Amino acid sequence: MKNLILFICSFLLAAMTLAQTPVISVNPDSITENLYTGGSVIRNLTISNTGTADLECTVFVEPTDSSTMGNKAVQFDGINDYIAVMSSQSLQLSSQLTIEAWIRFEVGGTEHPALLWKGTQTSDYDIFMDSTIANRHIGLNLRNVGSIMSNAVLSAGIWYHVAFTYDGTAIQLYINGILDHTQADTGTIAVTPSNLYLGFRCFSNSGFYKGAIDNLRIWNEARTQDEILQTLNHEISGQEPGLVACWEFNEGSGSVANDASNYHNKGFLKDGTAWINSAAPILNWLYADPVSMTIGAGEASSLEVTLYATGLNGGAYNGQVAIHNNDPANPLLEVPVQMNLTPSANIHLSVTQLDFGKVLVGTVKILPFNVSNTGYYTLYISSMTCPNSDYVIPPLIDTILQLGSATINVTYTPSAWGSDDTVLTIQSNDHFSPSVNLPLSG
Ligand SMILES: [Ca+2]
Ligand SMILES: [Ca+2]
Repeated sequence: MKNLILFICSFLLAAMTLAQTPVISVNPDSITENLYTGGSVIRNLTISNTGTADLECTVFVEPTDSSTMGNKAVQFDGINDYIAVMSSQSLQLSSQLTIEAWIRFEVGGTEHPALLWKGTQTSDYDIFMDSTIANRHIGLNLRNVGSIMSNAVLSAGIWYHVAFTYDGTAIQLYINGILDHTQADTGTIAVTPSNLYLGFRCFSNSGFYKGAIDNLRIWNEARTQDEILQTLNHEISGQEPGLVACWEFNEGSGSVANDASNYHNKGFLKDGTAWINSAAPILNWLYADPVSMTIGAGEASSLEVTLYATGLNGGAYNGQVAIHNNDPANPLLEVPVQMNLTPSANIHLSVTQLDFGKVLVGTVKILPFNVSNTGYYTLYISSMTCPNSDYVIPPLIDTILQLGSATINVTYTPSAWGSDDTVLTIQSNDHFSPSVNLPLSG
């Protein structure tokens, strides 16, 4: 009898435990869009929780094909390669910071490999690894504050996004956007007017790192997890508040890595530091918002997915929205996204209007303007018309190559006293602006 009660109790407990799980589903389960270059579209995914406990979601967008081809990274040989960044006040961070990058290390280098070292004999701050073997930890030192080491063991040959933050109360480490370690620490980080080095420890010419680095950013503030997630797979403008260095490493040649932030902290590649094709999952056409959400039992939430085709060539782009969640049966739900881009021309006029001002009746005035093509297809102008015969438009310039431009001179010969307002209409194969109007006045 006692055994039976125990059995029933444990059965009920198991059933209750079983019942208290979230269950995820998403609609639609894939996205395909046909767009023109320069276009964009927003689609909504509905994420439903048909279970009986809260559903916690973290959302990533990732490329699933070679649509990141052309993106570059830097590669260090672990022997003597490094990048030097001249001392700059913008990199002297005392109260808060975030350092984030995509990294892929290889077996080798010299003990203890330094990915980043701000200092000379000692560092104000540095990112290091604890060994040169295939499986190792990554850590951050903040002088006068503390050190943190990853709980996770990272493996050679895999791209990881690492982000260290310090907000004056704790150092935190996020790996691939997920919190790996928090350590309470306080104090002011040491500040010296030293250079910053990537790939080695300036001290005693040691700590050479063997591997790749991409999209390295330094902020003078502690970023939140959501902020880290929002920009982890994307390149950013460089104008974001708090950003003090942003090396995208997309130059692909030469010996300078430019900083996209307002501080222009150039990196100088030394001793053969190489450019490589980056396979870090960075893409600039697929965005999701929000990047984290909690959905109550029996509820649903909307996830906004933006496909953004500016600055891209025609072709097919493949990616996915990856929803990491706590549904034990479906912890990673992947929604494939395909964007098919048809190249479109993009007409651009150098002026928004042409005002000839005061012109005597019977005399002639000529004003020029430029038509340029900022699109990804040849621009064909099919007509340029103006209903007012006082304005003469030259014979049609009908073809403007991709990224080309042409000058058009408009001749104004007033036939009578008074003001002459009209409109020049330009028709072309620009998918978004097939007809453009330029106001003319005199
Ligand atoms: Ca890059
Ligand atoms: Ca070398």
